Amino acid sequence: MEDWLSMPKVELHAHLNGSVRDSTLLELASVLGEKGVIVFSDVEHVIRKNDRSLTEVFRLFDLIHILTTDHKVITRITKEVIEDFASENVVYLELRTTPKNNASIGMSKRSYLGAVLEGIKAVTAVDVAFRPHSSDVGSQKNSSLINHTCSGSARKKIYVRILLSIDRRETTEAAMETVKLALEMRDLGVVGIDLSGNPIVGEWVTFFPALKFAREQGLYVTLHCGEVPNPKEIRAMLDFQPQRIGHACCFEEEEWKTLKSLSIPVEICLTSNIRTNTIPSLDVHHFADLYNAKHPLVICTDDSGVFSTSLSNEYNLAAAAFGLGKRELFQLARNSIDFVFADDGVKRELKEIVNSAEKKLD
Ligand code: 6MZ
Repeated sequence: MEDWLSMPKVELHAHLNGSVRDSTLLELASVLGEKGVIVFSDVEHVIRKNDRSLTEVFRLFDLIHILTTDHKVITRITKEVIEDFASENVVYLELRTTPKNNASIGMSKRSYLGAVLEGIKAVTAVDVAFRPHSSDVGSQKNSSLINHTCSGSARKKIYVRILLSIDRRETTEAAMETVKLALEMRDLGVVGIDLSGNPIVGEWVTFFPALKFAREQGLYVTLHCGEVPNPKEIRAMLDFQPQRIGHACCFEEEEWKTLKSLSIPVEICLTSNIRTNTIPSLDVHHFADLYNAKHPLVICTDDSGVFSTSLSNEYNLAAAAFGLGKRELFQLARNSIDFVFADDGVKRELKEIVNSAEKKLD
């Protein structure tokens, strides 16, 4: 594991509320238990459980959302999640989250996102660069990451970008509200839109207008695609040609052909796919075929909290399951940089970090 921990990595598919530490969830559940909002003993085993079907995962998200329904808590979990990724040498993180309206506690999608942005600023354990077009490049929070590689004693630094998720339960209007919010917050590190949520809920036509608008406005788009068999939707999503897709578990021959001809990068989440049983075992996982075909792919966590994993653990799994060595995984990490939703300057810097860490292998 040490090799994968110390390797500089990029994380492109991480859901904020799925990446919360179990210890934080248990603490929040205990507080809500004392207030009588929930019965702690009813939820404790749900949080501690490891194996969950896809349906159970979405029930767990409903519980997590009860525990994290508060601006302060959103700020806290954002800070913790960034610090956790940085602690395992993730040098670029795209964190995605669904902005939520909750009138009963005075939460709007905008104020939810405000709480997330506060969480980014609250990070103290590492330096965070999050403004894509920052003018204060020389400031500590936004300075170059290069020091990270040149000096062993330098503070750790991480780039963070935000993707706003549209939940498949949402209406066209709600999806459009999310896209407009993303456009408003572009200067604060919001770079794109994700479509996620329970894959058996909702229809492509509902989200299409908002996703089309997002793309026309120059936001990046990534879609959860083919998490369950749904050929009609998979075809429509591939026709849309998003910048990346997540999962691609239930593709048929024709769909693989189209995906490969379009070279759309795939965010691969091994543990998530196995735990939710969308793929029966790693030896039949599509990672191997995509890797051998040199199709663009990125190893990601999905929900490190819910699936008790980490990005280093996902690299470790890939190495063991597909017989890959350190050089091959360094190459994968370096290739992933081409698919980040950031400008060429950031990509150059990230590549230098990976190259300089790889040189130390010699
Ligand atoms: C689809 C998923 C997901 O947005 O509240 N989410 N959507 N498939 C998955 N694979 C297991 N894992 C997470 O984070 C939690 C939300 O992310 C989406 C779901 O909509 C979930 O409610 P946020 O921060």
